[in-house]
Amino acid sequence: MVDLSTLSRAIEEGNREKTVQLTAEALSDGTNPQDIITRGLQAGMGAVGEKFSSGEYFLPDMLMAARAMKAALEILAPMLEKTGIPTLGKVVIGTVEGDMHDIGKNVVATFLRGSGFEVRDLGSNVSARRFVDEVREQRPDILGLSALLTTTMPAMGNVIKALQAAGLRSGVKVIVGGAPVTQDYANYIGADAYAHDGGKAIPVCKGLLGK
Ligand code: B1M
Repeated sequence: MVDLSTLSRAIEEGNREKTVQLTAEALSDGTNPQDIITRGLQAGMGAVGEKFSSGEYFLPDMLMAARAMKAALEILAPMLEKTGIPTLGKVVIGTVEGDMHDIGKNVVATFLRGSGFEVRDLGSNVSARRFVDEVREQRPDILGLSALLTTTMPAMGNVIKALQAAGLRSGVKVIVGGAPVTQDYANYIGADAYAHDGGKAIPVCKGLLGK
């Protein structure tokens, strides 16, 4: 049985090969893919962030960890994403303008797909204008906004204001999230909901649609 703390350490070391190998082993052991993400990969990323804050790690260390995590998520996503089931609702999701962090948003998108939502992922560094255009064209039930930087959090509020200006706000529920985001901040910018992590996003999105 793979000890998920070894997977967490592989992420911390930015060791892509070892991360992929341990992820595959954990899956064949029968470990739940959601646990592999939260207790293994995400825990490792948390440690990387702490080391970056303390000056022990630099940008290339974060990049290597990110590459290792993305490679592991590629293996895990097909296990989590259900196909051929009636959709619970349509979600458009993206990371806001100025922000390149997309791993957490990808995890949220994968978890939502896995629970039966149809998800259109716009990627990262998405402008308010693009979000508005997508809401107008795609008519999603939910718009998901992710921000990982304190400096890009206000861009989430800008998207909500732009939806209001375009007369589209009442037709879509807005959920926000990302490490620096809080329920209070979600209330402050007029979002409909906040979720702390990918697991929480599932019941929150279902709740928004009364399911
Ligand atoms: Co950056 N980075 N980074 N980084 N990075 C952080 C966020 C930071 C906290 C590190 C630190 O200082 N400790 C810090 C932000 C400080 C702040 O603003 N308070 C930081 C910084 C400063 C920067 C740069 C400015 C560094 C520089 O250039 N000097 C720069 C900014 C670039 C930019 O965006 N313009 C930068 C760059 C990068 C990399 C490119 C190297 C890389 C990102 C690669 C990528 O995403 N493709 C990177 C990484 C990897 C990190 C850390 C280490 C890890 C982020 C991550 O992927 N976590 C991060 C430290 C940390 O978070 N501890 C850090 C794993 C992921 C699964 O968790 O993203 O939290 P998370 O997502 C969770 C929840 O937040 C939530 O659910 C997810 C899954 O459970 N969630 C949602 C997320 N979105 C949601 C949306 C929802 C609901 C829930 O609804 C829609």
